Amino acid sequence: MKASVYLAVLGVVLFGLGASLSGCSEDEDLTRSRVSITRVVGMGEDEDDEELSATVYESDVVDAGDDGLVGTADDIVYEDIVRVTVSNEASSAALGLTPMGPFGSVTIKNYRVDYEIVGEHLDAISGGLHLTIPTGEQAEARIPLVTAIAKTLPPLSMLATQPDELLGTAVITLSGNEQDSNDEIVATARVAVHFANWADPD
Ligand SMILES: [Ca+2]
Repeated sequence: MKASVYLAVLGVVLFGLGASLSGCSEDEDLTRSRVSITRVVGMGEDEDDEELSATVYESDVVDAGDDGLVGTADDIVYEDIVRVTVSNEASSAALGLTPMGPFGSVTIKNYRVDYEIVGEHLDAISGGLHLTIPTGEQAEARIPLVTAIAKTLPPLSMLATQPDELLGTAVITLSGNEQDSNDEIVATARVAVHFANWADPD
C-alpha cells in the first residue's frame, strides 16, 4: 500500500500542474482516479426507483412456489442480484486526464460483500469482474448481494419457516487498478438489508 501511495504522490508531483496536496487527508485522495459507487439498485428496479443507499433491500429467503407452502419440492431460493453504478472521476482537473489516455481508466477486477448483522454471522462472498471505466464516465456491474447458498444455511434458513427477521448491512467493496500506474483503487457502498420470508410475487 505504501508503494502505491508513494507512486501516486510522485505522479502528482510529476504532473506539476498546481495540484495541491494540502487538502488531502486520506490515502484514496492521492490517487489520480477517484472511484466511487454512486448507485445500487435491485435487478427489477428502473432508473426512477430510489437507490438502495436511501432505502432498505428486502431479501426474501425463500419463494414457496405454486403451492404456497414452504418445505415442499417446488420451493425456489433466489439469489439477490444488484446493479452497482461505479463512477471514475479525476481527483483533480489539473491532472489533465483524458478518457483512455494515460491513467485515463480504471478496471474493476473483484467484488466482495461483507455482512454486519448484530449477533449473527454470514460469510463474506467475493468474485471476479472485468469492468473498465474511462475517466469521467460511469459503468454498471451486476453482483450478488446475497447468494442462494447463504439462504439455505443458518441463520437465514431459519427465517424460512419462522415468522422472524434479521436486519443487517451489506458492505459492497469493488477493487481494481488504475490504467498504467496499476495503483489499487477501491470503492465501497453500504446497503441496509432486511432478511425475512417476505410475501412472494404473484
Ligand atoms: Ca417468500
